[in-house]
Amino acid sequence: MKRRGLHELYAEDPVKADESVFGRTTNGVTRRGFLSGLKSMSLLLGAEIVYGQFMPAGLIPAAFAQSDSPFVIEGKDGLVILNDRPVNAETPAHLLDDDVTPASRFFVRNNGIVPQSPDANSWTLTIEGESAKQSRTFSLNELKQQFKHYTYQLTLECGGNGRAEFSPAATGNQWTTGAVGCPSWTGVRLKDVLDAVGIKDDAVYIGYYGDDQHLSRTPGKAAISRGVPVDKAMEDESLIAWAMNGKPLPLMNGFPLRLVFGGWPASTSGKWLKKIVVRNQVHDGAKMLGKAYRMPCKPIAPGADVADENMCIIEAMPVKSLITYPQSGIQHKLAQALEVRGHAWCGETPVEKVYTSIDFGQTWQLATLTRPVNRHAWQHFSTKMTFQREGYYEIWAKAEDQNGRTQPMVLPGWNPKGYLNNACHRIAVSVVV
Ligand SMILES: Nc1nc2c(c(=O)[nH]1)N[C@H]1C(S)=C(S)[C@@H](COP(=O)(O)O)O[C@H]1N2
Ligand SMILES: [Mo]
Repeated sequence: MKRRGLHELYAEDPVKADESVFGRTTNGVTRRGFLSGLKSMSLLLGAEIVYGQFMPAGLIPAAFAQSDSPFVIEGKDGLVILNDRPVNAETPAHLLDDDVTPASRFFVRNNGIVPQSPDANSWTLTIEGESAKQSRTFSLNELKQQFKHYTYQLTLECGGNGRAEFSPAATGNQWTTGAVGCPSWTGVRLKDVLDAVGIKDDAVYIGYYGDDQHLSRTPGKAAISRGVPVDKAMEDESLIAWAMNGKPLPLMNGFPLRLVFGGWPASTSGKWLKKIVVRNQVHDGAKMLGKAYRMPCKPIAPGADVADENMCIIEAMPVKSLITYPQSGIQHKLAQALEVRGHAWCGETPVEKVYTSIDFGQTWQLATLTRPVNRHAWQHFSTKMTFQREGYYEIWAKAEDQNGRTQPMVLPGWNPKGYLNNACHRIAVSVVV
């Protein structure tokens, strides 16, 4: 079972795509051409698109772009399964409304086969590599006893979050908006452990190895083995963590031990952590090379080829925001203020401002924004919006970082694997009398 991107489905088989979007067959009304005209879109929405003249061409109304049929996996609540081999599941936006993401609502992204029943009591972590001064193995209990514990709220977002929107479609899990979350993590600082082992002056990168298996079950073949530059590894907030929100990590999220690098593509945060290698070169493990977790170093035309040597490793994630209340598709009474809220985050700097719009970005209203509780924690915005006429609206949110960088309205630069889509999030609202 694998979900496909909306645009891919529409290009190939619009009728089937309509069925999958609407969850039912179309009787009478031909929806095939619905993208072409505002009139027919309004017809399908059953309401006038109030600021329709400003709506970007080719946009699928947010009311139609929602995920359907949630499927529950053990310990997870309301997540939408995108793929069952390996298991990948995202969280609908309205279920991410909590300031601190509950474990039950934190997304799952697996590249391989999850370890069967990892044992915390016998778990060990080995630090080695050509730029480690020695090779050392710690039991999980030793890590807990020998190093100071720290707790931080850290945002993890998959580099492929938002992939479903790219056109031409990019292969991989068709994440819409839900491969992100910001729980509170407890563990030891990676830098304290690296300092205790000793790292050589020529160290440039660390790489991780986890206890999951490659899908082929080839012994010794890693499903994924990524890492970060030493500077990121040495940040105070870079953790070797055993707890999410004060409880042992859920199995799907790396029990009993994982790395957490807030603000960087979550693929760097190795789960089921068994080994860290200190490297004198950029780590070259599985999914570090080729096109994996890399962007074209220079922007390219949609669909264009790009040579592997012109692909650059993704580092900090771009500025982004998510509307978590209300749920997309609600009805709202005319002439009453609607409370709108959500989160905003950025891998590089804190978020400075969040704006919302109800007229497809013609005008923007400044929202109230909290400060992050610590570096790499998401921030919360809230605002009230009012509507002058009945009809179909979309609420869009746009965050801006401290360098003045904002989110693009629709899609940022196309890239072969569909990474870093930080386009504005939008939800559908029908205003009724
Ligand atoms: N060992 C291991 N670590 C891993 C992965 C994996 O498949 N195996 N997936 C990575 C990717 S691509 C992401 S986005 C995050 C997802 O973390 P989560 O499943 O806890 O949400 O874990 C990363 N760490
Ligand atoms: Mo990822």
